[in-house]
Amino acid sequence: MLTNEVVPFAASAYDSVNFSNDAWSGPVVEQSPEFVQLLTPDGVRVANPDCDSWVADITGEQLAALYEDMRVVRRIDTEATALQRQGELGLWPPLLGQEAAQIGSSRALRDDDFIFPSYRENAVAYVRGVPFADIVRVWRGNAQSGWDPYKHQLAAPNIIIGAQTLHAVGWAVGAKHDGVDSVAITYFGDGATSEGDVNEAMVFAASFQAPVVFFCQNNHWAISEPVGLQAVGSIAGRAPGFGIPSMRVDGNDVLAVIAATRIALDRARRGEGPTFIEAVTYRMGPHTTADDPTRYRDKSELEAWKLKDPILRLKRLLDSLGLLTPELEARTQAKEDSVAAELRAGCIGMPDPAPLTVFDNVYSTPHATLDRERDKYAAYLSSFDGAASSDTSTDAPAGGRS
Ligand SMILES: Cc1ncc(C[n+]2csc(CCOP(=O)(O)OP(=O)(O)O)c2C)c(N)n1
Repeated sequence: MLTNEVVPFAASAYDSVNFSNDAWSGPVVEQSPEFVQLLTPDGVRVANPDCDSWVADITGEQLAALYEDMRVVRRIDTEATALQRQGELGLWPPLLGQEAAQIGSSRALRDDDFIFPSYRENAVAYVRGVPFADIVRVWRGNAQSGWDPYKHQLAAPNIIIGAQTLHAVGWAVGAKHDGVDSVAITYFGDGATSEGDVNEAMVFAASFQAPVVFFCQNNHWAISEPVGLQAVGSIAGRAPGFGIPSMRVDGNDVLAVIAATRIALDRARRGEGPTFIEAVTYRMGPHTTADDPTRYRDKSELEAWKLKDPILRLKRLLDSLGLLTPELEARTQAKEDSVAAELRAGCIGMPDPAPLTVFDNVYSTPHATLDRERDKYAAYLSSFDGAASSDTSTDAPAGGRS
């Protein structure tokens, strides 16, 4: 299953993991040649000798929890989109359609693993226990990071495409030097694979056998650029050229994503270095709320992907297993509603930060240029005090013009 012409990799190494598997005794269909798939869009469990043991411990209760996770993060997404439309957020990057890729991969991690996300990993932030309103804090312009990266082992959202992959490799090399078996995982899109940073990160990770997982969500579009312009072949096919084994999985199949991530994490923990995962998924909404995808993509493409919806297929599996009870549906709905209400209240009730805090945490050590800019801005702000009563000859305080 792993593609690797450079470093031989034996899938049989994972056969030692032997879990009982009562949940999936249902029908089994042919494996997809396109990518690893354990769950078809119809919710039918597909047998896969390389992957089955990696998800065999997942109980019916855990399947229901994954279903709840995905529904809740979709609801967070809908609520945040509405908040943006109502003027409460400056911008929002929806994850609609990418729930399985994000939930499956982040639920496979250990608490001490460190995550280096891009800006779209809102489900990952949810899994990491970030308070709901803090997930949208950056998009309200309220802080440079909505959360404390060290508290959640989750770096701040990264808008510089691909830069976080370098940070992840640096962290992973550090973990290796420290002699711990924690792993770094970094999330990025198909477009990011065209960036120098991602390619440099892969060279470095391979050279130093860094314990890092490169998790590419191929959502088919880099704003208006289709994936075909980023990669002539499969994106996963590139990694072996760097000396990194890779897997291509159905990113809308939460079980395939969990299996692939667990395999990659296990390799890293055992000192076998980086792994590249291409999760094939689809961004069903706009790139951000500032984007209009109807201008560059065909309606029929979206309609085809709606049939592969990650939540729907898990729902169908639960149904076929007799686990889709009215109680589960009611519990999930109640959780969605309470999370959305808490997110909304927290967002709207967020106090504005003091203006000068925009200069905080930019550098870890004093920085002369930044200090000058802060002083200048402080003078500008203080020039407003009493300006209206003492100076009516100008429409703005002089300090603001210097
Ligand atoms: C270095 C850099 N170049 C360009 C941009 C502008 N930009 C923002 S998002 C984006 C597309 C990213 O696409 P992809 O990597 O596929 O991620 P997705 O948004 O689809 O998750 C670009 C080019 C940027 N933020 N950083």
